[in-house]
Amino acid sequence: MRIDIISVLPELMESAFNTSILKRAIDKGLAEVHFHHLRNYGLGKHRQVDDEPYGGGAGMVMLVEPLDNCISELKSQRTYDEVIYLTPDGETLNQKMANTLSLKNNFIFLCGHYKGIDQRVRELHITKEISIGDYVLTGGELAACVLADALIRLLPGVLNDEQSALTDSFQDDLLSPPIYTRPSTYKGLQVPEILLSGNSKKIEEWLHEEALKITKEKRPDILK
Ligand code: 6GU
Repeated sequence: MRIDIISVLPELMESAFNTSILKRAIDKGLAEVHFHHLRNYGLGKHRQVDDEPYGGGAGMVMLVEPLDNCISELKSQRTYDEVIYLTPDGETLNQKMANTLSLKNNFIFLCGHYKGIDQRVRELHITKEISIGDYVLTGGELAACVLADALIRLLPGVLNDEQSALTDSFQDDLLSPPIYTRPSTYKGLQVPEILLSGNSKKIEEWLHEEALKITKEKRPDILK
């Protein structure tokens, strides 16, 4: 998988890809992430990337020309499966969407800023608009990191068996059951007896029951 991220603030995202599991995925060659600083495509000696909206109103609008030039240059180098605009008015990201997208290879992520992008960028290039939830961030950068993480961790070879994505919360429309590790008693709080029993069939049944109970309590909306 290759992800090209267009942003006015690439430095905000660097550590997300230079750390832990995502870094290992990149080092192993399973994922490639490339940043493209929109300022390098800015207009004039000030490298302008935004301007006031036609018709007035608060906030600045990202200019069509720098975005078009940057995206067109990338598109001339390879074929993209999706050109995704990260925006609070996009489709809300969920696990099903992440699963589907993780099967594709080449992505452009466009991080919005200010009031948004000139509508013509959408018409020219954007194939999908994604939000990471019903709240507003200062820009699309953190959302781009969230989306990239959700996709890359699903690639074969990124997680080991113990971290397997198949047992995640949401993969089977259930939240995870409670988990414990040593010690078996802490400040009077006991690990449930069943987990110490060694009876793997009983344990599995118990974990499923607990997952059901917790999902009913916390997220009845995702329960099938
Ligand atoms: Cl993708 N961008 C911004 N700016 N805010 C958001 C978001 C994206 N998703 C949720 N809030």
